[in-house]
Amino acid sequence: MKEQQILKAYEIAKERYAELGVDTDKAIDILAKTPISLHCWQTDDVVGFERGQALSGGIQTTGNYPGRARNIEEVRSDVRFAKSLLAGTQRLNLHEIYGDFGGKFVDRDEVEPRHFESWIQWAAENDMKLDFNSTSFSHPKSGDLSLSNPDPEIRRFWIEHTKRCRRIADAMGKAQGDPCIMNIWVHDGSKDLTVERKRYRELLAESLDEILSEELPGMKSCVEAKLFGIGLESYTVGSMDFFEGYCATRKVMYTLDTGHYEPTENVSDKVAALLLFVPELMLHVSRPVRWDSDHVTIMNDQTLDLFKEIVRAGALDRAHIGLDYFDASINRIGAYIIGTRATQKCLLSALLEPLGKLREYEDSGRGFQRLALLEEAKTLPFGAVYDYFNLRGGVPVGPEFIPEIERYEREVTSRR
Ligand code: RNT
Ligand code: ZN
Repeated sequence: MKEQQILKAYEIAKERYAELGVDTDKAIDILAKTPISLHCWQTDDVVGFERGQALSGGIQTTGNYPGRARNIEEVRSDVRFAKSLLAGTQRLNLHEIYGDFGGKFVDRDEVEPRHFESWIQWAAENDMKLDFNSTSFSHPKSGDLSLSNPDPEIRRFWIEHTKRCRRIADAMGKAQGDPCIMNIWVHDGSKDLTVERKRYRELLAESLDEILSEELPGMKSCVEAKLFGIGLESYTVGSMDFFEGYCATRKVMYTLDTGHYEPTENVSDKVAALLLFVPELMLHVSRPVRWDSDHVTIMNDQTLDLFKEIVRAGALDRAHIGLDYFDASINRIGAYIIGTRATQKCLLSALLEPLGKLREYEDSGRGFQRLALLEEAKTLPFGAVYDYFNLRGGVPVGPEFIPEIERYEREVTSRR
């Protein structure tokens, strides 16, 4: 697309939105400043560098598209390339199994901040701040229960791991001068019926209380609820009810993964309820297809509604945006870009909502007018604003990123 066309289209869009009291320049500025945390695990199907094994522990990638990143250099190269195609601000979300272990085997209860020193440096050089995750899956001690395991030895092992991860996150946060958000997701559950639902939940709460008791000002912890994992269909220790109660009573950040609820449940409606009782939200923006399939995020009603609810609640400063999907069936960098752009589009669309006018209608009981404007807002020239955002950011506009990814595939990923 020609620059002149994009600018012209933007000027027209700007006027259309202004008529409804929406400031497009302001929306673009907010979008540009709002970080989206890129999940490093999209580059390599959640394998990491610990033992190079496929995934276990309730989650699964499907597909075997060639070009998976096989080592730290390849992960870094892919993330750097992905970032070069994206306008706005990105962070990088690492998992413990992506440490720089220098070819040595470092078990989960031995990991230290020094294993992430090169990441801290790399992130600073590449203008990205880091987020972090403990890793309790894909390990011989993972089994069905980790932090909720009645065996004190196994439970200890995972408590130690998670404590160490919090210290790593603290080191990252201090180095980058901005809190590192560390997510705790454990797959703990049961394939078949259990008569110990309460006991495991008691143990999980106890373990988490111990883990979170250490004051670490450089980081913030969040805990992720889930409906069920593969092979753990009958019971999930860290269910939504469990973590809602936990986060509300302990004042801990709640991780809302859009794939972790009943397929017909309205995930966006949870935002306004949770925000009354938990301090902050970490979003794992994903796309479930029939189950927690972790398909690439797209601009669909669910994702649009999620961001609308955050903006309507005035909670952009209390919601941290991260992506969480792993598609191994298509070009993985392409999947990165599609999902990040879709997330940006949904956020932008929420920022462009004529909220002032809609609220006026609602307050004065003008239901027809409210519905009419919600409908009309759907066909406002949103695309012109997003194109301008990308032009201003110096990245490909519209489908122009497709040939860029094809080139990188030809020159880099297809040679792996
Ligand atoms: C699993 C959770 C979790 C993981 C990552 C890899 O269902 O969504 O966030 O996807 O930790
Ligand atoms: Zn998640």
